[in-house]
Amino acid sequence: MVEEKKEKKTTPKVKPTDTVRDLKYIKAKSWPQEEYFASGHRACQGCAEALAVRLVLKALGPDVVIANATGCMEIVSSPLPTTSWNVPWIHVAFENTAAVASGLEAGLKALMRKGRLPQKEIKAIGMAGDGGTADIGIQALSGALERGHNMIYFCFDNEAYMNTGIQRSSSTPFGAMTTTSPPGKMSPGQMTWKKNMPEIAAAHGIPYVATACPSYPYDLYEKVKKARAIQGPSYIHILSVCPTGWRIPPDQAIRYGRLAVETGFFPLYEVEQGKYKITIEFPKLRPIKDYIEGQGRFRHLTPDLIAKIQERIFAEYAALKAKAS
Ligand SMILES: Cc1ncc(C[n+]2csc(CCOP(=O)(O)OP(=O)(O)O)c2C)c(N)n1
Ligand code: SF4
Ligand SMILES: [Mg+2]
Repeated sequence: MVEEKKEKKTTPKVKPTDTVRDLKYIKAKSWPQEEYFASGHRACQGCAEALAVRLVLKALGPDVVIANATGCMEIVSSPLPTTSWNVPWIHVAFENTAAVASGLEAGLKALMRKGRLPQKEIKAIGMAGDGGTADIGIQALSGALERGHNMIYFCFDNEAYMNTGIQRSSSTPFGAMTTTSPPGKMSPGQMTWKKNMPEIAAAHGIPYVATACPSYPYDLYEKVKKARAIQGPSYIHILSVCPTGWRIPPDQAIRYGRLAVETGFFPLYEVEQGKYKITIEFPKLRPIKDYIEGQGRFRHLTPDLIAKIQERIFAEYAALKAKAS
């Protein structure tokens, strides 16, 4: 309780942007009651990625076909003979999520043309983790975005290869400890900066790119709805806090998602037809140490390294603001 009070004092007020102002009127109780990602799956306690999937599916509705790469969400949701997926769902290989999703879109179109499916929009969806997106699936993703398929691709970014035991990916942030980026005398942990996947997707000139986080559920919900309505490819990159891999208590996942946004580590923005807009903005960013502190994966970081990370975040945030202004 004491900690919660302290948190209230230091959290800056949200300066509402247009999207956020609109969202004030959306009440969670007006969201669909249907659960397309059923409970009873085997995700770890406090997993924000499972929450993100649940919210995404609510916003998408039932008329979807999902191609889901190997990764935590596939592993926890489909131990034979059970499944948590109440929508059509295909488990695909690690490297070809976007290729399968684009094939699905073409196949659905052909079946409708031949009158073998009702004429309604069934959206093709690709879902993968950061390893399946930023590393091994990037070639198939780039091809699908460039070809202009009517599909949405979701990257659930928990910042490492988690289901296989916390190995680094190109989306792991600088300084983070994983089993393949161990800190020591010669290394700060992860030695490279987080790959900027949303920017890479935006560089394809597709109609819609967004970042989201389940700690801001209304913002996430609205972005998924928007992507659902768009004809052509959309890419949504969702920061998915992973208590197990980040070494935080399970009841802190939502808080760390907020801190990621409040510090500018993971800004929430969208790029619609090339136009940038920051959807959740603060008068002043919180210091990055507020986000780093308490995460076991960063516990070895020295003040020098934290200062280096801070400098990078300010620079990246300023560049984003310049694009959005
Ligand atoms: C070609 C290939 N290489 C490696 C693997 C083993 N593998 C399965 S899932 C996975 C990690 C997935 O990481 P990510 O995409 O970030 O998903 P997460 O588990 O973190 O949700 C790996 C290495 C595989 N299935 N196929
Ligand atoms: S390892 Fe992390 S992302 Fe995977 S199920 Fe557990 S908490 Fe969720
Ligand atoms: Mg991952």
